[in-house]
Amino acid sequence: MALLTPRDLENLSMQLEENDETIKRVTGLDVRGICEELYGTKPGSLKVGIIPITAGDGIISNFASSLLFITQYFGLEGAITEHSDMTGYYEAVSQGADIILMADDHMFVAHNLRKGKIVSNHVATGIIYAEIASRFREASSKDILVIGLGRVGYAGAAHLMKKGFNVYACDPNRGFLEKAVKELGIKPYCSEDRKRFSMVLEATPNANTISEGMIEERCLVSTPGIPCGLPPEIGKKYRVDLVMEPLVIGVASMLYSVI
Ligand code: 2YH
Repeated sequence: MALLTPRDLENLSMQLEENDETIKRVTGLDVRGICEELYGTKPGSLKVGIIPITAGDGIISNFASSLLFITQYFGLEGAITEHSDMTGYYEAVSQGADIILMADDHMFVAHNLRKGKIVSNHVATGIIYAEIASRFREASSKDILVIGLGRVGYAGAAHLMKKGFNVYACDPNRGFLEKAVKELGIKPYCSEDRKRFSMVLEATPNANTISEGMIEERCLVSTPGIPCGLPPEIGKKYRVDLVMEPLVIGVASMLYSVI
């Protein structure tokens, strides 16, 4: 997954509102409702410690404040530590944090210190975007296409298999595809099959991964990918419902999965 930029995180609340409207229309529930059903949890009076991490490319200016907004939006108490890295970790734990949120360039985790539960953003994001796609009320069948089998797509494909969907998937990396066939039992998607899907989970960091031959008219594309894999002209021509948002939906899934 690409490193987020401060620009991606602008207008998060508006992006959430727009996506929540689409999600509710196509699935019947908003993100909060889907997370509650998916994980069977509800936020209680838990404190979330958000620690800025300087490793790698360093602190993203509005990352911690975006996490604070998300934490509070979903009804948890949050605080950004004054210090970063290990000093920040010490500060968060000393001040009674129940859950820690922190990210470097490779890994973003939520760790519930009371329950010993930890989840990565990759897994939580794959699961929630797969769940959203799978709840499409107008789906024409139980066939679903997963594009990209990296850490996010693999987690999404595993979730969909568990839910009993017919999961087709593609990835230019043969090793990733073979692993998912062997371990999960997904079917490799081949464009020559001329199969079209009403539900698509797109989980790549690339643009233009969705082509006309893959989708049905009025399908649902659910994607955490930046940039978006759906070319705008195809989205318009096929009247695609698109769920795509850079941070809130994935972090909601992280929080609900550890509380
Ligand atoms: O954006 C990222 C990475 N792509 C990891 C996400 C995994 N899905 N990390 C954010 C880095 C934040 C920075 N260290 C900070 O401000 O604390």
